[in-house]
Amino acid sequence: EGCSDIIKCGSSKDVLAAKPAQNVITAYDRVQRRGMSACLFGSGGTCCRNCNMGPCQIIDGIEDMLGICGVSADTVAARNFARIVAAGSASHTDHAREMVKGFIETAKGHGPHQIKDVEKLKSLAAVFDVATEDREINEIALEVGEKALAEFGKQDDEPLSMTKRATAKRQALWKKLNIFPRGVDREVVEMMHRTHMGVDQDYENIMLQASRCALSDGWGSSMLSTELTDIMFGTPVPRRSIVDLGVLKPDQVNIAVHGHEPLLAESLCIAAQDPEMVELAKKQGAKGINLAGVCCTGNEILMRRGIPVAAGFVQQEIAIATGALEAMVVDVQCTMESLAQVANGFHTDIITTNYRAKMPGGVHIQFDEHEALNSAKQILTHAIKNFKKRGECFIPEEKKLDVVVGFSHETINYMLGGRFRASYRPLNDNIINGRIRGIGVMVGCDNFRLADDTHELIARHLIKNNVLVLATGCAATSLGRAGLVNPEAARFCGDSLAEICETVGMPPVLHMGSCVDNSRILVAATQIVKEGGLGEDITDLPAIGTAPLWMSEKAVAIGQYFVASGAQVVFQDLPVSGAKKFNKYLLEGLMGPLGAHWNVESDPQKLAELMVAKIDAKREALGI
Ligand code: BF8
Repeated sequence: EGCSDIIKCGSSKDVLAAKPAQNVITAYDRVQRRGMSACLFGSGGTCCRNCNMGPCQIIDGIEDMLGICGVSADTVAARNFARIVAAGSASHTDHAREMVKGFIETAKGHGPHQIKDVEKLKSLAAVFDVATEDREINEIALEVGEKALAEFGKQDDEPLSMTKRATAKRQALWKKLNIFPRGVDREVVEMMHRTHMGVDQDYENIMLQASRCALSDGWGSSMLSTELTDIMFGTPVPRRSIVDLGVLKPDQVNIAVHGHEPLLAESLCIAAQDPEMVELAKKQGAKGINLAGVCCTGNEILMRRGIPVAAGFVQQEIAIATGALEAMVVDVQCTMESLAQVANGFHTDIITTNYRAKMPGGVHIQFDEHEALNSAKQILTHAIKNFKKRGECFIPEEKKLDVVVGFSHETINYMLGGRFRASYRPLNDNIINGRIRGIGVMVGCDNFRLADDTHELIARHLIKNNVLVLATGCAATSLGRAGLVNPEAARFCGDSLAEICETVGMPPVLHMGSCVDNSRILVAATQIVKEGGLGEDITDLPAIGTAPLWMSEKAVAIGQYFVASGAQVVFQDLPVSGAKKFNKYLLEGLMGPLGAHWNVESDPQKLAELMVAKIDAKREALGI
């Protein structure tokens, strides 16, 4: 239905045009039907619903259009923005808490998982002052896990443990501004309190807490989640796989794993190899069990196991519209309510697995972390039994172009540094000598309102200009579909970046994982600074981040922790345009306290050019 200017992905188009999808209504259709006329107060950030004297729709500069309490457009927009940051941080935090609890279970020897990366465990033990000498691995892991869990509810005013990894200059700045994050949960609570009616009315002060709250996500919960998940399931190393709707198999039980917490997905991966499960699938007439990822869960198992990704955020309904899924198993975040509506027209079941996230029309099978394998088998059994009910289906032809993924910061260190001197030195040298012009970080979602090749367009401009791209989340999935997460994509690069990619055998777009794995980028950027020659803080690096097609609140939390860590970011839009002074403060003023600020550029080509220009300005300031 008239979505051709937005859907560019060939596989998505093919599925939607095929017979099984004829009666499917997707979010793309809803965007078209609603038209593009968004509410001006909502999109400008000046609708206040924080008390019951209103709701107040504020118009900046008109005296009569202040809120009933006298609140200005700037305060309302700042409070709304800060609440977005709090919600995004809360999502990463609740996810991380589950991972830490799962890690503790593993350390106790319960369940199907083990401590896989002992070296990483020891380096984390050093951060938490946990002794490692002459101790059993699981004993160390248990103490690390318990100290990690304590970071969530910490009530004293001491900084979160991981913040000691930041550069000395950044730590001094956080101290001066009094924004060192303290307890992970506490920062979200304080943010919600300060944006309640009648509390903080100073947008600069509100942004200090928004920064602290976001930092508790980036340097707290997200980083804990990434680290403990790596220790438990293995730190990603480069591996080949595929990103495409075409990875579904006509003769196998297809199960999509969608959501965020990899405890569920890892357990499903283990259970799917169980002979008992494979036998059951065969009894139903299938040749086997095919797991395929969607959204960030997809990225987690892609990075660590090489399990193919079927779909990014905007393709979740389309995956069901193939008619080839026996089940889509979901946990938390980014799973749309429409999934069950689309599945209603097929034999597919949406299996919800987390008490926090149920769905009308879904089948709920609670995943029990204490009985992880049994839960996983129960879920698989339900899916397998659907195979016989499969009707007509259409699976697009699998793309021949694959992806090479698995670029943890350890891998980048090792790949560029070589076997005998794993370090960031060669990367720094290549940035200093200009063969790599800078680093473009591309993260976050895709969005049904905007063309699905936007990431590709921006990334192509960056790599053509010798900017190395680091990607996570659905942005990375989108770049995978575009064939850029692949060493052969060196041919699209400028000469010097192409030469490096060819020598090392790496893609010009390095897939670093899911959205919580943006914490890897904080660590990598800090390591680059500490390696020397590129300034004293992240703010000096020729690097810039973008989440062009952001849709979720988590993306704004990530943007804010990048800015508060000293990195510039650029989005295509932000809901603050209705408040002149606050808008200017985000887009310029934050430079004063934080040494970095937000940028907005709606045109993707101009956004890409802005990224290169910002990188060049940093190079100039460094005198390189
Ligand atoms: O955490 S990139 S659409 S799946 S929010 Fe969601 Fe955005 Fe995808 Fe993962 Ni991140």
